[in-house]
Parts: sequence; structure tokens; C-alpha cells
Amino acid sequence: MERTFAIIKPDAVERGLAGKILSRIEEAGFTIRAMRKQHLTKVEAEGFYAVHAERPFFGELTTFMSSGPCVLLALEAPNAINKWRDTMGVTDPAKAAPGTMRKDFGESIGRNATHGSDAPETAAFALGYFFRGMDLI
Ligand code: FUP
Repeated sequence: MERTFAIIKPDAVERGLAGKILSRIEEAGFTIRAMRKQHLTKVEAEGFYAVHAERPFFGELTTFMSSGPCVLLALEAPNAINKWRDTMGVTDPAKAAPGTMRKDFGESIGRNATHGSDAPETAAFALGYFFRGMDLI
């Protein structure tokens, strides 16, 4: 078993898609170990995306991620990290495969509906950043 960290981003929450996305997460075989709706502050979003601090889109990204509430998730499944990346599809919804979250629910490369950790190290960082051990049930 493996755990990964996921976010239903503000664009999807705002459009009332959280329930649909959660259904698809469960149908895909993930167990939701922790879940919290939260409106991140700009500083919290900057801390989470610190790895992208030097990228040109950092300001836009962290402004968007703090623009409204999102749903923070700890997901568990065999091979959860890659499985969730495959379920989401690639970053740009226009290039994502049919049936993926980003293809079905994303609006643009920034407003792309979901986030998922890309490696064990980033999953461990993100799970620790947002959840306490006792939240994972
Ligand atoms: P991903 O791992 O698929 O979420 O993609 P990245 O880590 O490359 O980027 C993180 C987030 O930055 C993306 F989800 C959306 C945003 N982004 C942009 O807004 N513009 C870009 O050109 C690339 C990424």
C-alpha cells in the first residue's frame, strides 16, 4: 500500500465538482484516509509550492490556489502516487487523455481541477504539511 496527497483545486470546488471527483476517486479504488476543506492563505500556498518558487507562474499559481476553498486529501491504494497521476491526466487539460480528471473537469493549465504528488518525497512532504498522523484514519 502507498499513500499520496491530492487536492481538488478551487476552480473545481467553485463549480460544484467536488462530489463528482470524490466519487471517481473511490470508484478508481482509492481509500480516502484524510479529507479537509480549506481556504488556503497565500502564504500557505507558497509554502506548499515552494519547489516552484523560481518558476514564472509561481505568483499566479499561489494566487489561484488561495482564491477559494479546496479539498485536501490523503489517498491510499497500491501504487497510489502513479495511479493518481494517471487518473488525473497531464497538467494541461487540452492535452490530457479522455476520461482523466483534468480532461473532464479542467479549464486551463492553471485551473486544472486537481493536484497530485509526483514522487514519494513530494507525497511525504505534502502529507506532513497538511495532515497530522492522527488525521490519517
Ligand atoms: P503537475 O505536477 O501536473 O501539477 O504540474 P507542475 O508541477 O508542472 O505544475 C504545478 C501547477 O502549476 C500545475 F498544476 C498548474 C500550474 N502551472 C501553470 O499555471 N502554468 C504552467 O505553465 C505550468 C504549471
